[in-house]
Amino acid sequence: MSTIVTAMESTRDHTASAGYDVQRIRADFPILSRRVNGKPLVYLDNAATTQKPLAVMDAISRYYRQDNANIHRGVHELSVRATEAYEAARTRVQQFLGAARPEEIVFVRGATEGINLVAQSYGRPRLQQGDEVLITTMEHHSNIVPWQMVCEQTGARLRVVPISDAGEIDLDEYAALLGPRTRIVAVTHVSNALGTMNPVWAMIDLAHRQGAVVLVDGAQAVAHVSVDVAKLDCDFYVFSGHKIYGPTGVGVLYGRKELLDAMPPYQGGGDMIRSVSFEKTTYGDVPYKFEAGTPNISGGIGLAAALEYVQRIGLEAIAAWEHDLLAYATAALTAMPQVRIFGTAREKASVLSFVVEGVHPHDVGTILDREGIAVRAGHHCAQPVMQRFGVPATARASFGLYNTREEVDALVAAVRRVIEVFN
Ligand code: 7TS
Repeated sequence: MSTIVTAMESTRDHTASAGYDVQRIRADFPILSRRVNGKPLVYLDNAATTQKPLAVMDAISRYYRQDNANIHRGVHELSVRATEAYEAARTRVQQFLGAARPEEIVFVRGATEGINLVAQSYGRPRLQQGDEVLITTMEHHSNIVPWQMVCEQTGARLRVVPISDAGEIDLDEYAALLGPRTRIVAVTHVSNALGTMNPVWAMIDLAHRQGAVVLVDGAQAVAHVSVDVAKLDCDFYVFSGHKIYGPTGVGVLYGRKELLDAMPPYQGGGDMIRSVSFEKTTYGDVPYKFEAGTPNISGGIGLAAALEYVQRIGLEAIAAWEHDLLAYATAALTAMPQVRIFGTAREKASVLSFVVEGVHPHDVGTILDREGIAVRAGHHCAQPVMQRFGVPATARASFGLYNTREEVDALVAAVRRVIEVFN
């Protein structure tokens, strides 16, 4: 294994200390010590993207300083080292997701590209007039639009599972929508707009009984809950590196090997072929068949460093920490009569969406920004969720492994200020 990965071993071991040492964790993220608008940064926009620890920046920098070369093609030392590091990253992802084999891990640009790949490469050749694709009301646009496109191309019908006022899926309603025409179910593991954690294991089981395959959108899940694709028994699972403390521009599609084997390539080009002639081209094996062109090599290496970082702290410890922050923030905002929270599911992760009565969420976001507090305000690329709840937008605080109760206090104080300013 190359120095790129071994560099990670120098990372401080947070689990060695008793309890969760958030200050030590924060010290790994240089950006957290900067000031914004004269105030210490309070970064609560982790559902949009997370900040990066030194371990990730160092792994990428070390790769470019010491080992940069193209992969899978060179005989020279650097190419061999770069290839080893990239393939070691694939193995790290495999282990992180509990996948049976490294070939089941396809590197993509992000969750969005992973979903488009499955829609076009799995869905398009199979779907026919009268077939159904089932999604839910709480999907991010990237788990809606690719399915609408493939339905338009094939004549299949898109059906949508409703959600309750709490932002939950009713499993009976879901089961009633599943039928012999359902070919594909695509569901988010955790909602980016509401924070709902869906009972995906039960949904997968019910879908399989009808013979449908299931894609789980894990973009908002992997950084907050331990995922095991073998235990879930899902057919496809996607996530983005940048939402789990890794770099932008790299993500993962997990696919069951038999399914990937049977799917045609998504894009053509170098690195995905076995042989090319003008008469006949044959394709490489999975996962390379789906990785046309020079991939995001440094991105894969940075992602592996991020996963190792998260695993060192431990997802259970992270989940417990974030759960406390979410409960603490929810209690404080619930106590304010002028604040309405969207998404009150029993199982939630990391996301707190809210509206301050009579104040546009963009104004909330702007006032918070003046206090150095970063939240997202808008429709969160989940317009059907906004339509379901009858609002154009919400403000959204989303927590990461480095956030603190003091930061929640700052958020709550700033929301109080919003109420004062507008009254
Ligand atoms: N699925 C979910 C559930 C998401 O939250 C997002 C991004 C995506 C897919 C797409 O991920 P990408 O990395 O391919 O863009 N969600 C958000 C968000 O909530 N705010 O900014 C991006």
